[in-house]
Amino acid sequence: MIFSEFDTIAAISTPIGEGGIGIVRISGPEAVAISSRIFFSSKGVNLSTVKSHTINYGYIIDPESGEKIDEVLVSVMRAPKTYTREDVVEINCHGGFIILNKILNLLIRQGARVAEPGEFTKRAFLRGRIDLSQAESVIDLIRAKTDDARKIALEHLDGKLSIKINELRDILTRVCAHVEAYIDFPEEEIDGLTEAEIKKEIIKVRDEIDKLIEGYEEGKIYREGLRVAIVGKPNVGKSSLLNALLMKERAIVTEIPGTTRDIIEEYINIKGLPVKIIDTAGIRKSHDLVENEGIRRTLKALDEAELVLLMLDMSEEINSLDMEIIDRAKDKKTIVVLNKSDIKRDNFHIPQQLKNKPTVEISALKGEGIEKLKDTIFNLSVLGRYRQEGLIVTKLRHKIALESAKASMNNALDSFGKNEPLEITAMFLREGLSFLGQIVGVITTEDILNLIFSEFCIGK
Ligand SMILES: Nc1nc2c(ncn2[C@@H]2O[C@H](COP(=O)(O)OP(=O)(O)OP(=O)(O)O)[C@@H](O)[C@H]2O)c(=O)[nH]1
Ligand SMILES: [Mg+2]
Repeated sequence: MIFSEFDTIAAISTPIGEGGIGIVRISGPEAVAISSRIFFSSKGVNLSTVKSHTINYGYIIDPESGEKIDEVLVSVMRAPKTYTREDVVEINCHGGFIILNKILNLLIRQGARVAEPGEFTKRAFLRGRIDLSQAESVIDLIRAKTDDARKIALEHLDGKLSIKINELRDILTRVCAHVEAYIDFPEEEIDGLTEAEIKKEIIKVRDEIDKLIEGYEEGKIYREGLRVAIVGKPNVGKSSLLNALLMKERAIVTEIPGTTRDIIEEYINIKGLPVKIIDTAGIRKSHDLVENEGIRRTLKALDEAELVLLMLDMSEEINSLDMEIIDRAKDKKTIVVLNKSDIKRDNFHIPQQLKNKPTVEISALKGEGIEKLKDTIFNLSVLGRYRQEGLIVTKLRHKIALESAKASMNNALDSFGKNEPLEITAMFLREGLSFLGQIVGVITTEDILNLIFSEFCIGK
């Protein structure tokens, strides 16, 4: 079946599970007509004739069997002042899986089609209510794991990034027009930008682009969370640290080495930064099948971590197991966590290899040094600069487009400086414009759109 962007679509917009209410959303030219065929009110209200932006009380009834499905409130919102700029109907029913599904099925039988993931937001984009970078931020907003992540997503949804990108596009368009005027009328006196001014403008755009690129790493952390793995030999206190950070007894702690077998992952919030803490199995040589699988997973977690908390036990001497782990983690961004400060040996020494790494002494058991450790994690991961300026790039797609645009600016400057034909400079400027255009979605292909919106949940 070929889907059309003009079909009337329907989906369950609330999460699966039990809830006080559940919502089925319908959007498209037939949204009101289709809903009106399954909605009945004792007062004889007909959805097709109600005013826009009203909420209507009644029942959903299967028109074929006459069976009553649920008691509902139905919002009718007619185009264009709606999420999708099409007619939208939202059926608020009781939040049970069976009810929601039955209502969705009735709508399908009446002519709606099941929405694809993100299709409501895709329509908002296709109908011009929001641009592409705004549409993408909807998913970030939904998935935000801390308040700061939410704020960044909302800023993007409000169009802060789009405004910046469009500003840069405006400057470039102007510069381009001037360069092209020189090409078209080489003999004439044009009251345009001087050579020096053209150069200055291109440099300005390039430097602004550069700032956005620099902010990406920070933005990515806010969006996706920072992956932090606690590693160390058995019994150093890794699970105790996880529990101390979470302030709850999440992982089993015992004095038996090899307690943790599986990877345990939990989110914590460090000054607004979403941090995924990963507790791992202690690394050692073992003959136990389960433990060995745990160790294999630990090594994988170590590999994938963006930051490693390398834990040593200050109540014991450093041994070859520690040294092996230190070696495995040598290329990773690391904080050395010296645990069991409460029972520290007098002659405890940090191995030479770790001397210039950031180091924090803690007692996971007593909860000492935990705040200092959190500060160290934060400071090592976030510059804080971009967050303060309030404009940070969170999407890889955006970063790639920005990098391409930056390269075009450099090429333009290069050709301009070398007095190559102005056509070449103009070509690079146009190229840069189109890369910036990709971010806000002036220039997109169907492939990019499908990729972006397939990330969404159904019903959004
Ligand atoms: N005195 C003292 N004991 C601690 C401290 N942290 C952990 N322990 C004890 O050390 C033992 C091991 O702690 P765990 O947190 O299970 O260690 P682990 O690194 O997760 O061990 P595995 O899962 O076996 O790899 C337990 O008996 C803890 O109570 C500490 O700061 N001080
Ligand atoms: Mg453990």
